[in-house]
Amino acid sequence: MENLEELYNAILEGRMDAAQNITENALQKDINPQLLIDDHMIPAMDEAGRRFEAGEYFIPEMMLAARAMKAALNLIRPVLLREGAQYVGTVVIGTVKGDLHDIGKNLVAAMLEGSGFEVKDLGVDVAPEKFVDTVKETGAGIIAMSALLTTTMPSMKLTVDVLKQDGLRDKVKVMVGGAPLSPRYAEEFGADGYSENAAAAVNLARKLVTA
Ligand code: B12
Repeated sequence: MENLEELYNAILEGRMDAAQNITENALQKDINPQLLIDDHMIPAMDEAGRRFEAGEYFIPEMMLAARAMKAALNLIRPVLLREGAQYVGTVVIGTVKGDLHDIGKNLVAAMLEGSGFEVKDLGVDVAPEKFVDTVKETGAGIIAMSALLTTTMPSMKLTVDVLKQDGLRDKVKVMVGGAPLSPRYAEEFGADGYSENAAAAVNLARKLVTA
């Protein structure tokens, strides 16, 4: 059995090669990828955030941790896809304008893809108009927005406003997530749903396509 505690340490300490090796070995041994993500990888990023807040970590350490996390996640993504289901709908996803955090957004995108959604991932720093233009191009039924900074959260409401201006609000569902958000905030600005993690995001998206 792989020492999975080492995966946590490798990500927290920003050791990308070690994080990749442990993940590869674990996947070869058929260890559930969701367990790797939920029990080892996300807790490592949470601890990196705690250390940053406490002044023990600075931007370079956070960037290294993020790089190791992304490298491990890239190995897990194809496994999630292989376990995928039938087409359920199309989602346009992105991190909102001004915000460069994409680990959580990538996780949600991978889990949605693995559950049968077609995902159009616009990346980071996505302007409200870009979300809406992509909905027009793809006919997607859901916009999924991620924000990790309190200063970028208002961009979500702006996207809802653009949908309204373009007469699309009743044709497109809006779901949101990211550490600083809450169900209450999401409701206040007119989103159709919020979820606090990637697994819950899949359930929410399924509910929204049938609503
Ligand atoms: C890694 C990291 C970075 C990396 C990002 C690398 C990358 N490619 O993403 C780097 C170093 C670049 C970075 C930069 C900055 N960061 Co930063 N960062 C973090 C850190 C440590 C972890 C975030 C993360 O990846 N978590 C792991 C993922 C899996 O969790 P998650 O994103 O929350 O996603 C889950 C859920 O929220 C949900 N979810 C997420 N998105 C969505 C979307 C939908 C639709 C749904 C349904 C669900 C959902 O599902 C996900 C999976 O379960 C956090 C601290 C923390 N604990 O959150 C700080 C943090 C977010 N950063 C912070 C800050 C201040 C910054 C900087 C401003 C620092 C600076 N002075 O320059 C810059 C901003 C850059 C910018 N313009 O965006 C603050 C934000 C404070 C605030 N209240 O706004 C935090 C909270 C750290 C802190 N405690 O102070 N950061």
